[in-house]
Amino acid sequence: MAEFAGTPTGQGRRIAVVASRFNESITKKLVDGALDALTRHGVAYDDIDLVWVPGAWELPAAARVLLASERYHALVAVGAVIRGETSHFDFVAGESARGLAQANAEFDMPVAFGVLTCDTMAQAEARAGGDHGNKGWDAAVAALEMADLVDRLTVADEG
Ligand code: INI
Repeated sequence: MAEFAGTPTGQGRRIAVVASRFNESITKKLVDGALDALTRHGVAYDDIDLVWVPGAWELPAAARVLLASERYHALVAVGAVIRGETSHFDFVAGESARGLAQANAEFDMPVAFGVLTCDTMAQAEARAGGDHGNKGWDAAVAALEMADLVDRLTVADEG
């Protein structure tokens, strides 16, 4: 049996962070968490590109352009979709997730999902540096772990 797992090492990695401005008080904290995680794991500040889009709906389109550029080892998407009184939430949250998953499947590069989909602002705050941690941080660490895993599996495949 062979067993593989990545470790979230950031040295030499170029990372794209794509963030949505909607619910900016939350998404800024997610971005801060992601940048903190990346640099603490060894990614050079100059090797991070931060790209802002209007809302979570727009995350997949920007992600696709960034992934197609082949300039990055991984991409971290962060956003905050908070349920209102209409079904708008379902469309924005669903299509954002679906579009990012599709981009992840089409391009040979890890895409981490740091998009909050919450019923209330309090739930979002709890996940943006509150009682439930910072999901931007978590997504950034997952992106680094996956970038390392891709390297390991590629070498294993070639060997
Ligand atoms: N975008 C979000 O990122 N979060 C939301 O909660 C949200 N709500 O509730 O409407 C939201 N809507 C905007 C959407 O992402 C697009 O930017 C907009 O529809 C223009 O395309």
